[in-house]
Amino acid sequence: MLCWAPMQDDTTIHPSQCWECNTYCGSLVTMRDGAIVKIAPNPDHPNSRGAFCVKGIRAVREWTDNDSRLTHPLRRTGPRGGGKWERISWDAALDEVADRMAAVRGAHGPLALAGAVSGAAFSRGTIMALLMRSLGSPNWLINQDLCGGCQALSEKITGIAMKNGEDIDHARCAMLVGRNPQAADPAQWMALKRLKQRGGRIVTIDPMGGPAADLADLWLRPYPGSDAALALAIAHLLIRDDRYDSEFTARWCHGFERYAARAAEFPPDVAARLTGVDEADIAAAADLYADGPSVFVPGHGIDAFSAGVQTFRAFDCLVAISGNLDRRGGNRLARRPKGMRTYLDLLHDPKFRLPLDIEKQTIGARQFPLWAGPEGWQTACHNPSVIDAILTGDPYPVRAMYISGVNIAVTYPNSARTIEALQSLDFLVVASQTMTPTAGYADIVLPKTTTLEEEEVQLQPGAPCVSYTRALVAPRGEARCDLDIALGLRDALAKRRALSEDFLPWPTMRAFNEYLLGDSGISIAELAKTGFAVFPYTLGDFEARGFATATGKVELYSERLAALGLDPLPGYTPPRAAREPQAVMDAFPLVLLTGIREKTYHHSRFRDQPWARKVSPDPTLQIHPDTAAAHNIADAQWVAVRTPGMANSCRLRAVVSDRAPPGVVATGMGWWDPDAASADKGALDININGALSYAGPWDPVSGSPDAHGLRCRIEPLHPTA
Ligand SMILES: Nc1nc2c(c(=O)[nH]1)N[C@H]1C(S)=C(S)[C@@H](COP(=O)(O)OP(=O)(O)OC[C@H]3O[C@@H](n4cnc5c(=O)[nH]c(N)nc54)[C@H](O)[C@@H]3O)O[C@H]1N2
Ligand SMILES: Nc1nc2c(c(=O)[nH]1)N[C@H]1C(S)=C(S)[C@@H](COP(=O)(O)OP(=O)(O)OC[C@H]3O[C@@H](n4cnc5c(=O)[nH]c(N)nc54)[C@H](O)[C@@H]3O)O[C@H]1N2
Ligand code: SF4
Ligand SMILES: [Mo]
Repeated sequence: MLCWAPMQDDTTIHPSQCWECNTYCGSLVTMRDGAIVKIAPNPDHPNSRGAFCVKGIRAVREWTDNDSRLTHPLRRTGPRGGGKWERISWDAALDEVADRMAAVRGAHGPLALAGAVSGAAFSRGTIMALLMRSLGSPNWLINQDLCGGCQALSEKITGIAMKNGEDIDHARCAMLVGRNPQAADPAQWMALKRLKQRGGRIVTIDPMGGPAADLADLWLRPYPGSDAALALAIAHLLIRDDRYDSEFTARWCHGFERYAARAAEFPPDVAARLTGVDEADIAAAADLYADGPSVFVPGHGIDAFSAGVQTFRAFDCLVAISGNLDRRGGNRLARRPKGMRTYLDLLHDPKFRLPLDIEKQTIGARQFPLWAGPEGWQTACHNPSVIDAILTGDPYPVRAMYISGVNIAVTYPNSARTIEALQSLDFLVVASQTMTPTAGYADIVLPKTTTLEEEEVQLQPGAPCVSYTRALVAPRGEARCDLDIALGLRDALAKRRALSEDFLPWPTMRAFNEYLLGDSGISIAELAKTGFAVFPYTLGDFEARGFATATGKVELYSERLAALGLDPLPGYTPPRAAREPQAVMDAFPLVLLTGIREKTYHHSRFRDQPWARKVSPDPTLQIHPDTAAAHNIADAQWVAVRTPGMANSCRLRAVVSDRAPPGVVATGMGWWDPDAASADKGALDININGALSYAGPWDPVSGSPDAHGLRCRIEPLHPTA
């Protein structure tokens, strides 16, 4: 039986959910005469519990109502990237897109078509994949090699799907690793503050100072990229002193002896040397973590780098052996109501698959089989290899793209090369709400709905619950949602006999969402009353559920990695910054972190909102006073950042403070300037990805590049303003 939360009586206040980011905060939206009057947090929401942020309250509304909103389809009139457009009808747009895609398909085959989207955390990812499959192409790009992909693959390999299942509210100790929830996740941040108020303890592992370090009882500052050695050292101490869960380990873990032997290679003195953290602090972290229940709270700081999967493996295995897996106050395993389907289920459902021999040709599948292609986590491509394929025709030509819900000219490393690839396509169509740098290079731009105009159903593993986003207002102008656009393209392509199959059987988003809810017994009508549905579950029901690995156990020793010839045990790889040739180290003496979140922006979004630009007008670079002095850089001065092998640099404004350790500089991501005169709209100027390479080294499992922890050098720019 499902338990339902109390219902709202007041019909002018609609419970909904913000899905601007995957915190999915519950909201209460006040409507009058069909217009939104107010968006407020929903204190009853089981996951967010009243947490919310300025993006959900303000930015989304302004994004929806902004003058810069795209309200009708556009066709390029001048050269690509020239900024000249004419208004066209949807029929004309869909006809032209279908003609051009059918032509590419005819000339080069279906595999020459690729889609790009953010990933399967939202409905648009699955819809994009199924549209591309309908056209006969397995090629779709997600941005999760840069976001959460290392965590996801570690969990897949280890057999413990526990992302977002952190039970902070019942933990005695929280261990934050590369996580900055004050800016990134208000629900998690509130939970951590509640934990502190209850007298719980926080260990923060982060090279940078800031709110997470300030909240901590113990703050460890490892060299960027060295965290795996810390996790292995803590595991070693727990095993050595018999403070691990021997019962769970004996029954449910595969390869404990070999894992213990690996951990024994990392006694505290060795880990101290590798990470720069004091031996005593490593021991103190082990003591706090051993005094559980303890919850591991990971973030982007240990994802999206070339040793990300193994780093996550080191922490994931620690969670398992310490007995904190699926324990109250630990890391809960993902659950769902019986009969409900997830986006990932749809991607892997044999009903919606292309023939295996075609899926095997997914770009990147050969090199990264656990990431790309039929066996891959989301079955998507390896992005940098697709950019290469566009520019070189190797392994085969990719000549047309449909991009929706991702701003790849800004958010993929090496913007110049991404833009070159986009410019060289035979055809590019982009669906977007505003004219992003990526949309600026399109032949056709399609106007997209915002999250206030769309219905979405989410399974939240954290609470856990199923939550619901209501389509609150009618789409502005002629904007359409991703499914509408996909169905229009499908039909237009079918008319041109350019469809392989139809994998989009849902006529509306409602039908799609009902399909996801399946036989769960949860209906949209009931979800709409409260905004969510909670469902019963039993923690620690390992006998009933087992683990999704070949051995049916938590694989401390991964049989799959062994079969692929990769390190089957969690391992430590020296940070990239320490592995470069001496000449590179000399020329690029500093270590660069990117991606530090700001409350005002969501990646590259909301860059055209005056209030946000007032709060955060310029991209910044955090520099330690000693580093600044050594480089003759004053606070607020503009500096150029360069990384090895890249012709282009990035302009950032120095913030001199001791948040960054000496020798490390840190910046955000997603910067561009809607008012810039250049075609790239600042993507090659103030965007850190303009100065980064996407050419590897890549994580051997996920194919992730180093979005942080790489070498750089900085130069002051004059004049200083
Ligand atoms: N306001 C806002 N919120 C957001 C987003 C946004 O753009 N804006 N984006 C959303 C998305 S998609 C994501 S992925 C999340 C990301 O949010 P988080 O997971 O919190 O990630 P970041 O803010 O990138 O970085 C977290 C911390 O990692 C540290 N770090 C960097 N390198 C290392 C390292 O080698 N080791 C360790 N231990 N720490 C390191 C950084 O110093 C930083 O403090 O935020 C989400 N929430
Ligand atoms: N160097 C470096 N690069 C990074 C990172 C880093 O830390 N450092 N972080 C990475 C991370 S964690 C992430 S998640 C990515 C983010 O990369 P992106 O996903 O490209 O970032 P956004 O700015 O959120 O871009 C989403 C685009 O989709 C539009 N959009 C928003 N919602 C919808 C929707 O519902 N439907 C459609 N069709 N469009 C929508 C927005 O207008 C925007 O143009 O960047 C990654 N890139
Ligand atoms: S954290 Fe902010 S943007 Fe993310 S879901 Fe919550 S309110 Fe929306
Ligand atoms: Mo992300």
